[in-house]
Amino acid sequence: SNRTAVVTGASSGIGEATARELAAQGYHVYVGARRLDRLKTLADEIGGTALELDVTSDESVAAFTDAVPSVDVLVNNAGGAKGLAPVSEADLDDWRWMWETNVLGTLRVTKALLPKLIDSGDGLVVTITSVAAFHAYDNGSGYTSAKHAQAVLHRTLRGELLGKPVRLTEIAPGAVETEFSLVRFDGDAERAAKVYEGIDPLVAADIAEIVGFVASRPPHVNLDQIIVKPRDQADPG
Ligand code: NJP
Repeated sequence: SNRTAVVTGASSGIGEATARELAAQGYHVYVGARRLDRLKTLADEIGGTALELDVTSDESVAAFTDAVPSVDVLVNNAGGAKGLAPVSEADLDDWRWMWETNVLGTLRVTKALLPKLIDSGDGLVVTITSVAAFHAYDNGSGYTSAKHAQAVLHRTLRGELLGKPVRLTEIAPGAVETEFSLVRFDGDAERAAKVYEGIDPLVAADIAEIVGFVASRPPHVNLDQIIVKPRDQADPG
């Protein structure tokens, strides 16, 4: 096929695994993130195209989305968490990072690519949200609020695009062993490892395979929301 996919945050974790999965399904995949060296290695491997992307920058998103000639599948995956603190000790810079990356990042990329997704005739937007978009949990207000906002942005499009040939799927993962916790705790590997204690976490490929399943449904099938957690992870996520 000559179908095209765009995966944001494809330099590691869920995004990287998703790019591999979609390439295996025959998509030409445009992979975006800030770490261009990693993207280039990946793009060489999967026969895709590496493009530098910082979703927190209007200019970077414009350059990225202009460089993509057409798109059938957009995976809004770039995101993450910073810090863990009660509201009384909330770090405004951590909040700004999380809202810029997860919320405004998803808005910038999606807004710019919507016309191309409609032109596809069978477009699909997959947004990687979180179990944090369904719960409030102690010390997690910055991340949970950003993921709720990102999810509501995505859900709003379902109504706005009714009658247009674009499917919309929200995938909400629980604990997945990626660089997520390392980023959250500014590279503190010991603290990051504690997150997965007592549970057998998901791996990035578990989520990527679900994206692949969603993308391979026929055009009239819209999987609205998929929540996927490790078996031993309780609510709230
Ligand atoms: O984490 P990680 P995941 N502009 O850190 C990119 C959600 N999630 O795969 O720019 C562009 O390995 C970053 O690339 P780089 C989570 O909220 C996860 O787990 O080169 N890209 C990297 O490729 C997120 O939405 C868990 O640093 C930017 C990627 O994002 C998604 O899953 C649980 C960027 C992050 O890869 C993928 O995260 C959950 C920017 N400004 C939700 N900033 C979990 N792992 O447990 C970052 O509930 N990236």
